[in-house]
Amino acid sequence: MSKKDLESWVTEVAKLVAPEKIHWCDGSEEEKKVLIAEMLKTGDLLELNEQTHPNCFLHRSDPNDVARVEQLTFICSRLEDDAGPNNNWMNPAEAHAKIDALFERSMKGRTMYVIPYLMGPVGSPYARAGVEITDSPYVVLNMSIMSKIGDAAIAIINSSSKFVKGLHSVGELDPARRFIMHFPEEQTIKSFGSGYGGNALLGKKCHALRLASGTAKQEGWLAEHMLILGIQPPQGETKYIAAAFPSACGKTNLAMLVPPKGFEDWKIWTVGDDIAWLHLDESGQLRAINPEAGFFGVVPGTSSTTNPNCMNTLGKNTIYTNVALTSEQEPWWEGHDLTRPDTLVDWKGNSFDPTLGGLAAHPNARFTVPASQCPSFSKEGNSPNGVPISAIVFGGRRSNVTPLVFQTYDWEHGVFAGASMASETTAAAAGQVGNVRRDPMAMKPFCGYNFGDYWAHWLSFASRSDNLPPIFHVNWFRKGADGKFLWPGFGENIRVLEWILARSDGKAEGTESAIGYLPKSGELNLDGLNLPPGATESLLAVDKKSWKKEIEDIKEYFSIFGDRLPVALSDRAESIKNMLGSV
Ligand code: SAT
Ligand code: MN
Repeated sequence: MSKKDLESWVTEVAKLVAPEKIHWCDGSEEEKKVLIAEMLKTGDLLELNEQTHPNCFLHRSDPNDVARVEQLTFICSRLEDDAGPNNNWMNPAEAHAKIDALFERSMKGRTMYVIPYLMGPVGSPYARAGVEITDSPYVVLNMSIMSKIGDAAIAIINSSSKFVKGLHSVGELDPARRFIMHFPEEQTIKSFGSGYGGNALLGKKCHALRLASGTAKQEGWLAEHMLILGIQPPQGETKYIAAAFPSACGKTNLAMLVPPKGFEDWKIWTVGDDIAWLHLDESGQLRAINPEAGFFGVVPGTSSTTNPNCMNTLGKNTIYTNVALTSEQEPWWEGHDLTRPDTLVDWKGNSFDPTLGGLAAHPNARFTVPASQCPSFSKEGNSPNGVPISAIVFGGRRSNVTPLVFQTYDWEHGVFAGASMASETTAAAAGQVGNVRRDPMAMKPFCGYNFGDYWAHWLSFASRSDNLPPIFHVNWFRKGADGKFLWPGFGENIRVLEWILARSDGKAEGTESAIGYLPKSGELNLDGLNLPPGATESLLAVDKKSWKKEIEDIKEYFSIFGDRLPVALSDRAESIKNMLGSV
């Protein structure tokens, strides 16, 4: 693949989609200005209050197009078994035929934008290039924040043999004519009929996770749905943690954590909030880069209390999608610092009537903002070699069963804990919210190949390094008998990170349980938290009866992977069951 191949692919696509004109994006400020001016004219963007929100815009999606559509997302590998039971599969020839029929003349009267983009720091051996062709200027604008458009990408396309090809059209935004298709063997993505983030910004989930996960397996690295943060104790060295949580479970909040009262001398440095590419270096140290250049985060619930760093990141050079609008032309959302103004236009553009009981902002409303604007952005955030990882953390949203934190006994047990992760569903994906589903490594919607092979790949790292980081599991969302959260969460989560660091430094003893090491009494710093009596015990409780049921559920889930399931994982389920004993 070279620039010439790129040009012939663009010509071929143009023949299919018949655009009025073709624009090669260079990522310049001038280009952005022109695009924004056009979008303001068409109503694709609304300008926000220039005084309080300079260079900020509101975009309203079609109400039928506000989240990822997992049921319409396909992995089109040659063999169905390679996609695995964790993915929808379609035969590549059939998939191309189906989606090409939708693409036919779909850009008639529209501009076809060609976006060469780079995922990862410029100059990083781990960075990868892609090219997205789209008819959506909103996508161009978002991609210009989320990736590096232009020369840096072209240089890689010219010099290396690889780039990912992504073809996208919003079509008519008709849910009945919508598909997000991935062709791992061709390193190609085709997405039709949606303008929403994860479906349309192809560098993000489609490239950096679904295709990259498969490439990573072939090449011996990992592409993960993880935030990356640095944690610096008073006068101490910064250590880095990579943590996987499902969409809308607080990755951005954790990545931008502001140390609370009692931790004023600690610092948290943000490297990434959504995706990590992890490589072993020559010494066997796991290192992570964030392939993204911006944050595409959930807006509702973001406030100076929940995420002050995020509030300080937003408010300039920000695209808001599906938030409400005040009469001062300022964005507003549920959970905002300011109480709801009396006059408000809702995310659909209608005057908001609170008596009807609806929400003013969509629960999956998003912001797109450059990472460099974040006050806690790490000075290592663009480091070509990435940051060394001292601990891996898996986490889900569970009202019960799973304790606040535990450490797995070894790498293999850690892979088991990741593979058996479960979480209650959120508004980030279309469908019902609040159902418990298995979401291994928070990659259920994003692993581009058979989970059985993916876990085997994870397990294989144990034989490649004797210096792997310890693996932990956390759950901020456990509830008490009264249905209320037991843990305050947000900034206070640093207390759990402190224990994790102490464990990985060999400075905390922990106490053994059937499911892993728990903090020993007194090891978790709870000073000043004033948790109600019994709360700590409830947070850390491992109820044997519920865990036996949990292990049965895990075994049932694992069984759908048949002989692709690594034996180490089924054995581990069995040994934990035995340790739980008879209850
Ligand atoms: O998939 S998105 O990139 O739109 C956000 C998410 O669900 O994590
Ligand atoms: Mn995500």
